[in-house]
Amino acid sequence: MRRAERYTDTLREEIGQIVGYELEDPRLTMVTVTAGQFFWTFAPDRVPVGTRVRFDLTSVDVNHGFVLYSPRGHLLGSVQAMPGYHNQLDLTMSQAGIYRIRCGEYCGLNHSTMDGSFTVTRR
Ligand SMILES: [Cu+2]
Repeated sequence: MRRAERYTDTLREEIGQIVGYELEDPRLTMVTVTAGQFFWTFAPDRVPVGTRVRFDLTSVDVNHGFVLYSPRGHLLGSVQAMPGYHNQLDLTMSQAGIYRIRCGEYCGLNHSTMDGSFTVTRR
């Protein structure tokens, strides 16, 4: 298979993991994400593979951009973390590994150092 085809298949698979925004779904595991200059905190900070997660985001200071990458480095989703608001992103974590988070909105002098990680464990 050509490299471009493999890449397209991978993207299709990962985009397929993104689920809808059902408001009340008991199968969703809430993960509270708090952003601040210049950190991310997660509660809990890990889930088992296959978990459907609702990331619930807020900020303690200024606007930040929550940008989530798969363990293979592909962009999975992005949502703002804003003081006084709760923005949400729903994803099925179908791959074990370390998911990387970068800040996607300039938020101060150390913005470029603002990265974090979220772990998906094997069952
Ligand atoms: Cu930032």
